[in-house]
Amino acid sequence: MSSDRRASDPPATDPPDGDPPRVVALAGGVGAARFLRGLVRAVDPRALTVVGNVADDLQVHGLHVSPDLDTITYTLGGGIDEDRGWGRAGDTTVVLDELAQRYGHEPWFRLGDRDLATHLHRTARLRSGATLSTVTAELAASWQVPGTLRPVTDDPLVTRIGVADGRELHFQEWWVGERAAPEPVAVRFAGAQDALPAPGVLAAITSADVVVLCPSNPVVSLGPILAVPGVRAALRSAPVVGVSPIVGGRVLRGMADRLLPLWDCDVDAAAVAGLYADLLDAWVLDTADADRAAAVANLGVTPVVAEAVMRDVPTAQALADTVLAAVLTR
Ligand code: FO1
Repeated sequence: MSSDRRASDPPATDPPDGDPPRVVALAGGVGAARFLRGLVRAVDPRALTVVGNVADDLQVHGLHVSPDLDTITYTLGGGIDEDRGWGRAGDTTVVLDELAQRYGHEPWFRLGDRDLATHLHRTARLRSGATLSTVTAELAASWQVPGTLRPVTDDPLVTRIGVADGRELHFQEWWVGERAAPEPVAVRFAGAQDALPAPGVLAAITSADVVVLCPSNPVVSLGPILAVPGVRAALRSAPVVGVSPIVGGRVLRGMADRLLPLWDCDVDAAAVAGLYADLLDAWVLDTADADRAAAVANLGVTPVVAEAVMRDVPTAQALADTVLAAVLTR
């Protein structure tokens, strides 16, 4: 440490070797974004790569919408609608209302006016030949998102939900369009077998000091990411820690409880760990599920019991610190 540092200077944050831990986070939507708001304060963002889900993406009004990437971008960029966890804070719907009243549309997927700017920009850039990776990086830079945000793939990858009446719906048609009323009987990630990991994704994972599975929906958020060929194999060579999205035996938000049965997986913090047992070194459980720690250990995975309910940024950062400590040797 140079002798001219004043006593009042903040302590140096880089570890002695000056090389911050390389962190990769696999992330879905709202729950992941709230965790990431803590993680970006617990690591050096220059060494953080977030790999986002794209299988929720849809075309609406001719525009390419990437809900999970936008939730991460808006949350880390400070523009998220905090209550909903998606869309822009304080947004308006002048355009949607005009589409409905004057042109007879029935906009079931609510795109606010400011949110539309994102989709207009993304769609124009994609039409001019830019990849989703390139456009995602541009949008993240515009929002000064810390870390590097990458889609898991630039290729088509879409979650399709089979329902009891025989139809197969785009995930958003099921979740938003039909308010998840139809009983799901099957889920598939269309395009997965032909999808290539986006540039930089496998390299980030294989060179990571820690990979975090964010507290996201195991089926429709982490499922598509892990379904891209090469991702699971890359994860096997990395230290991996996951955060249970199930607390007290139930989901905190979203619909994982409706979809986990499709994979014969109980809505249970240890059962979800079992979906990743071949990848995990450690699994963080909320204190409410401390009784499930032994079942996690039986998977050959180190259980870590902590406060996993993120009420605000400080609790998210505390959780992130615990998650990193679970596999990073200090
Ligand atoms: N969710 C809803 O329940 N209703 C909506 O109208 C809606 C619109 C919407 C627009 C942009 C966006 O980025 C997300 C939006 N979502 C909406 C949430 C979306 O379905 C979820 O964020 C993810 O796809 C699931 O995590």
